[in-house]
Amino acid sequence: MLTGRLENIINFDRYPISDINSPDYRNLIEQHQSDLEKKGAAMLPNFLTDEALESMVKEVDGVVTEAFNCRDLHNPYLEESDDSFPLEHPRRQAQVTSLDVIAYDQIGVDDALRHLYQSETLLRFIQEILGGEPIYRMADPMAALTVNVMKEGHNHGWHFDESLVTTTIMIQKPEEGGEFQYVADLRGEGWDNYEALERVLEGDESKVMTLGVAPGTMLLFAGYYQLHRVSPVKGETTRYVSTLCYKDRPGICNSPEVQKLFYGRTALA
Ligand SMILES: O=C(O)CCC(=O)C(=O)O
Ligand SMILES: [Fe+2]
Repeated sequence: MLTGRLENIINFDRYPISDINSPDYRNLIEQHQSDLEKKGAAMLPNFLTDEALESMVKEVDGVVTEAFNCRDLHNPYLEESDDSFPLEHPRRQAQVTSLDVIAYDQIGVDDALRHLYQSETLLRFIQEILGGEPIYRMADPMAALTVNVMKEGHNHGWHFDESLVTTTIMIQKPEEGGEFQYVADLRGEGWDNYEALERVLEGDESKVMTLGVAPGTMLLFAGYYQLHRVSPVKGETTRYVSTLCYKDRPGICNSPEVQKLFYGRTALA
């Protein structure tokens, strides 16, 4: 049985994130900060120990039948349809997302995934990669830590995230499909390239890039400015990806409407 000790969960040999005064720590921060700025993504392969990864698969397997099936039609901006744009405008094109979601309150109190999320050491590490401004765990009892469960045929449609950067942990990969794909340069500060966006939504894959994310990888992705999706999953093996939510203010919760959409119920903090 895995204990909640962080050295059993995080691969400290490769990521010595508790030695904050060591040159290795500073190098890690600089490298991932630069990747995030230049490439819009910082990938940390083998971030988890093998035993933590094994444990997390079992933890998710144990509650997977209780996951809520979320089927959502959304536009790429995850905004209410804006009728000041014509109906055929890419801002108003509906994308389908269909997947199962495990909420924070369904994750066991002693689970490795929960210990990881509650770690101050991890929070400080992510905060420094993001530039050092304070970040806080989300206060939402369901959305703060989730696992997206994607079975054969499930997919996550093209979208820009609501947060500037999203932190995910890949726990289990499907046999085929379930690829994290993105397209850069469609949106920037104060501008959008709607023509190029329209081409992607119509199926043009010439600018689509795929991130090869292996189980055990932590990914920090600048999803507000980069259109991304998860391609349809194929095969018997379910895709498990956890999202760790951090916000720039304490006490943030989703609205009851958003809770209902993603988790099928509401819960107070
Ligand atoms: O499942 C993933 O890898 C990322 C999903 C995603 O883009 C999101 O939850 O916003
Ligand atoms: Fe996203």
